[in-house]
Amino acid sequence: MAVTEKQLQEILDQYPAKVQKNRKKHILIKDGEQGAQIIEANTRTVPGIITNRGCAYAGCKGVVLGPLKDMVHITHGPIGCAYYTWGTRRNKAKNDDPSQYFLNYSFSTDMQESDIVFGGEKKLAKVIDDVVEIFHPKAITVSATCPVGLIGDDVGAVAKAAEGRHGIPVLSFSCEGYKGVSQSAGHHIANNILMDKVIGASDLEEAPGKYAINILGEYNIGGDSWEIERVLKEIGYTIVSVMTGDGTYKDLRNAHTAELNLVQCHRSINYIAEMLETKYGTPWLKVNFIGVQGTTDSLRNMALYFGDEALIQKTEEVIAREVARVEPLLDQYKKICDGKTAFCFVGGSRGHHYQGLFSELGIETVLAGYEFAHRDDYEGREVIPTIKTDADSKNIPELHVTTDERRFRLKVSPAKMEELKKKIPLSYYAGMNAEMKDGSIIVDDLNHFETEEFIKILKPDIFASGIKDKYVIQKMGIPAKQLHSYDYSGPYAGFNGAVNFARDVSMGFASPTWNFIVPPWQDEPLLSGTVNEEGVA
Ligand code: CFM
Repeated sequence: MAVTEKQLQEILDQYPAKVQKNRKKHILIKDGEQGAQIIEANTRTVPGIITNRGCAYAGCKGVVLGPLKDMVHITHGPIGCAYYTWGTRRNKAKNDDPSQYFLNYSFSTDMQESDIVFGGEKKLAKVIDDVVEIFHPKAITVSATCPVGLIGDDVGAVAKAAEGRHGIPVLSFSCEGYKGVSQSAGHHIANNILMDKVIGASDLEEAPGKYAINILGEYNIGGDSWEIERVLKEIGYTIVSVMTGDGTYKDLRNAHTAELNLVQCHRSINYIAEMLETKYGTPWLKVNFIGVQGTTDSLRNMALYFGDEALIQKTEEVIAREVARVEPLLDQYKKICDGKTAFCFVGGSRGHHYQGLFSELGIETVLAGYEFAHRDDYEGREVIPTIKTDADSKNIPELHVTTDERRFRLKVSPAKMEELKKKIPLSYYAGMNAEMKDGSIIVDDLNHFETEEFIKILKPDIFASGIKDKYVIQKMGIPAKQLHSYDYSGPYAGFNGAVNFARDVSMGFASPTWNFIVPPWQDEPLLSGTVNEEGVA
């Protein structure tokens, strides 16, 4: 079942003309015959529309910096910003060094009205001093929130002065919530400063082992990274750093020594991947460890990059064993899942990544999209030169990285690189659209009104998205699977993750709950009233 152009127009017709013009550019029906279909993305949400997006601060502090466990992350702002970016994203971490493990604390300057009126710089300096005295971290981050930018606190100057007082790095992030159209801006801001101040800061010149890699854009949600690392370590890879799930400041400083960078989430970290290539000559490989097929393809591509016979053989051995182990487990769930349809709408990468896993289970994705990804995540990186930089993107400072003369080393020859690029996604991402079936619908920054309209037409069997729309969807009688937090479950990545995911969605399908739901509007009218015959008094 698909949405027709006519049905789509009927949905759009319900908008005022200006909004309709805007939203039309963010929605397309996949049609392979048309060739490249352009979709607008990474532009402002229309005010008044109920979006699922977050803010720049959330993308910087919450997403990229937050999981780094051996740094103290201070939020300079009112208490809510710190509290709601603490512990809710399920980026798991092991406390392997209790003296340098800070994820169990939420640090905030707790700005009050008087701080807004008279300025919050002194308070921030005091909080940094207290943090150093009590926790003795080896590095600190300070993230700015909206009011800090509005009153003009100079967070950078306070951080610099604190570095002088304490002799440790205090990194400041000008990631005020309004700094971009979504959390995507915050990813970019965090990437720039990590690249500038942390990556490559150690004296290490050689990776500590063979087949050295960094895993970029993997945040260990529900333990995903641990499942991926289990397999990679067994095959023989040396993991120099993970950015940033269960990650450390300590390891990030060594990231320049890797021979290859894996990119799981392209949206949040492609900036660092690109900069590492420019600065140190390390190519990046687009991987997708969601789904058995995605995982095996990624493992094979990695082995091909290194081109070592022993590594290729070991990779095949591990794949054969793991696939044989999980296939029978998946088969029982496939019987429940087969023939079902899904909506897959997540932030920036998962809207694409989970489609493969759904399809392995026999579930067809009929609608997909991203909250805040850019055109390249839909259409492929080749469109990057054609993307217009608008005022909102210009707000984010560009970091111009150059070659590190001392450390730059081509990891593979240009000829080999060209040869590999024909076989594997090396320093390239093809985006989501290419893999979607004709007739499926692709929606950027899907809102609550459109969610309901598309559900009415397509009646999916499951909706994969997040907490902001989960309950609206469930009230419509459709199981909703959170693909941000995994609803307290996971891991969903790698071989074991695929089984966990199959089990959880099967539970959604098998549960009789949805048949018991009668939405209130089916029994009684939403509005009732009487006409006052005498008119308004
Ligand atoms: Fe990357 Fe993410 Fe995602 Fe993302 Fe996020 Fe997330 Fe996400 Mo929620 S970094 S873009 S900003 S894969 S928190 S771990 S699930 S929206 S699709």
